[in-house]
Amino acid sequence: MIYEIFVRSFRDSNGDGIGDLNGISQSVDYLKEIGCSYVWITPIFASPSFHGYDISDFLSVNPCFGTIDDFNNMVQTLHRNGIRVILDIPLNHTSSQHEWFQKALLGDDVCKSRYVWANSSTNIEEVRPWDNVPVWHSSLQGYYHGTFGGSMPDLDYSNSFVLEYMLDVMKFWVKRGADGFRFDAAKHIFEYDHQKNIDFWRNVSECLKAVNPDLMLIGEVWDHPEVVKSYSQAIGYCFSFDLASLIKEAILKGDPQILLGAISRNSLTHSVLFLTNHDASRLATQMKDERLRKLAFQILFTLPGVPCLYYGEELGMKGEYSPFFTEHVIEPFPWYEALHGKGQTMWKAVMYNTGFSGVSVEENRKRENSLFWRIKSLARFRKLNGWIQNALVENYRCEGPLLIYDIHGARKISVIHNFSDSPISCQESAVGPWSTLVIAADEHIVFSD
Ligand code: ACG
Repeated sequence: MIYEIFVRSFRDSNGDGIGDLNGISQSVDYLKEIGCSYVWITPIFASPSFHGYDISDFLSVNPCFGTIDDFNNMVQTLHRNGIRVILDIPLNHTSSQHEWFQKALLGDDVCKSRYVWANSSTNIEEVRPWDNVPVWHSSLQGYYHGTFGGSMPDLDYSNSFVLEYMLDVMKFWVKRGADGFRFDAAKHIFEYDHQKNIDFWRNVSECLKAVNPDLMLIGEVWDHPEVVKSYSQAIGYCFSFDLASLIKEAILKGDPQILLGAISRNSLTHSVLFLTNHDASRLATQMKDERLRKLAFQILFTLPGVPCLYYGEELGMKGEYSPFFTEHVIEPFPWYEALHGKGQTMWKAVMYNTGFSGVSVEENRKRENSLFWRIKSLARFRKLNGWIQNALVENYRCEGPLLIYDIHGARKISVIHNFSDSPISCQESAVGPWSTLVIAADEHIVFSD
């Protein structure tokens, strides 16, 4: 299981209220307790912003998070405990504070050639198709392209220097122990040209795998499943946004039929399966009933592919996403019910996950039947059944509110999920409300309240 950590909010080691790399090292026992095999850490590189997706230096650690030695120490600590590290890297753009762009603004032609500039035929009124936000931004040197705003100018990968530089950047981090990358905004490298992007990522993947064939490479391609599938074959893995929305929709509507199509059209063995991330409203805000959230994770952990947990999902953290206030879904991780204690981050005022609201690690640990405990038992199940990741889903079907399928790989199991609030009998067994029954050759495993 992959655990997404928003570094700034996770654990603070030096008392400045900001999460840091030494804080992640000091959290290794918690990471082992929840059973993760990978941590995906959001960008750690030098950046002027709170979110870190606009990089001003790809070869240095954001001083808020620590030093390169702290990075080395974190990697070694996690590796010693069987946890590998996936770095989130936005190759599509740099920060406007990056040295290259600052020089470009002063007229340096070499640096200008590393970015995308308007020409006489450019429609500078162009907007993003999904929300009509303008993508061309004016400067003393003319209009430049920035899909994610003027503070994040897009790099021009038709300039071979740019790719060579970024490959060296990634090899730099791999040599220091990074076990993989999350490629941010992977479909925007060559805007609207999926085939060029796929060729680009196939080349990146081959170059990196030549350094370390075991790297875990994941593309963030927020698009329809048939588009995502073509990227995942070039990169290795992609997040399944399709399943993320349909698992929640099927459970909220109590209708497993909604999921049948998604199981067939997503190449699961090349998918990272998740429910939410730092770009979406928190799961406990989308699905208030903890019993439904348990079923969502029971599905996530009993399908092929790699399950991914967003930090705080296991605790029931809340937060409403807004493109203007993305901070509501990246609030400080609540270690303590009083939201105060060793390692507690407090870089921003807390609006949703306040003290004594039941979401802290302290409070969840005390609630034996909480989602927190369910996720730990599901993660243990997946660790004992690693073969599921590359297995096939067969005979998937619905019988009333039951979703039933076989997972066939090195071993074979049948899985039955109950999408209703009433117990239902199936194959001489009773499946409780919102529960999951796993039938293996030698045992029945039940995930139920
Ligand atoms: C990544 C990171 C995000 C980061 C950036 C920029 C990119 O996760 O945290 O923001 O470095 C688009 C991009 C994604 C991008 C998101 C935020 N995420 O493709 O790479 O925006 C549609 C579009 C998608 C679009 C999505 C946004 O197709 O391309 O994502 O809308 O909502 C169905 C459809 C699907 C559709 C969805 C939703 O699923 O199939 O196509 O997606 O419905 O409608 C960083 C910071 C932010 C800051 C930003 C500027 O983290 O805080 O605001 O930079």
